[in-house]
Amino acid sequence: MKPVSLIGAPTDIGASVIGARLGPGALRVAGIQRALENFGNNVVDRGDLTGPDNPMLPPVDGYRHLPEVIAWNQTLHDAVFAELEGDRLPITLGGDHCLAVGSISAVRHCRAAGKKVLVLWFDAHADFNTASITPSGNLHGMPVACLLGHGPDGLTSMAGATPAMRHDEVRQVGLRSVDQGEKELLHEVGVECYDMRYIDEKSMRKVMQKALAGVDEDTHVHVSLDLDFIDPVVAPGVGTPVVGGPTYREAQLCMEMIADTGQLGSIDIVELNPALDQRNATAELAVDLLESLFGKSTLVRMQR
Ligand code: EXY
Ligand code: MN
Ligand code: MN
Ligand code: MN
Repeated sequence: MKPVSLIGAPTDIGASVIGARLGPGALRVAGIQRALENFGNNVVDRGDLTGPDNPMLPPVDGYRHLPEVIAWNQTLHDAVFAELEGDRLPITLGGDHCLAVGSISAVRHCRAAGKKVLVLWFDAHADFNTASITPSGNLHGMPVACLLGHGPDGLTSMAGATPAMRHDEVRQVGLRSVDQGEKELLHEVGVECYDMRYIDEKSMRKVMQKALAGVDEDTHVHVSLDLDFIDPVVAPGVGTPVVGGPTYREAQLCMEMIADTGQLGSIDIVELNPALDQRNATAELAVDLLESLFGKSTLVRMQR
């Protein structure tokens, strides 16, 4: 396994519920570094990035805080890019989900000449709004659209090429709150989405087999894990909870199946809101899921 770098991005600049700025600290308190080191990984904590404060302003032309969101994402892009260039595995500790524009643009930028990229987007939401269809103006509801070229220049061009991703390089799992305009755009663009009904009917195992189809030794897998993916009974510490999500074990299975591919290349852990959490349970859950991503269950199986 590649050496790991933790990059804190303490901001809620893309959200209207504040508190995700506290996420990196809560993940550290939950023991993220030690948990990964226990698997023999070399882990370095790069500390927290800095960027503009959240000015809590209303949307302008369909976007809240666009200049600040661009600034945070450019800083994160550069940090993630540097880690990838150094052949390390960066984990972005969010922060809200708008940050995935920067981290994933860095993956594209870095891999442009080489490997295939597959982004696995775990989320209750599709994050596929644009300025003209957003109900809120919040940019954490738009990163997938931006990565696929539907968004403002400052975000769509960050990878050096626009769009950063093709629609068939992203697969979404866990959706259960998608706005009407988003649904139409998702269908038009043709993003592969596994919503909760599909998961219920087919099982998480089947869904992940499909989501991972085509992954081979030449694939860089990026996991973008919005903690509101998991049912809020298990993961209460998020700003936009949606009932009816995957169980603890279903979420773990996703991570275990990704670990089995051996192709994990980069990760976002986002939308953790410690101000809404119960005794850091959601941060601890995130650390449990990361352990699985790094092969915890595989180790147990080997011991049997
Ligand atoms: N679809 C809603 C919006 O665009 O305002 C809610 C988005 C929430 C985004 C969250 C964190 O993944
Ligand atoms: Mn999200
Ligand atoms: Mn979400
Ligand atoms: Mn770039």
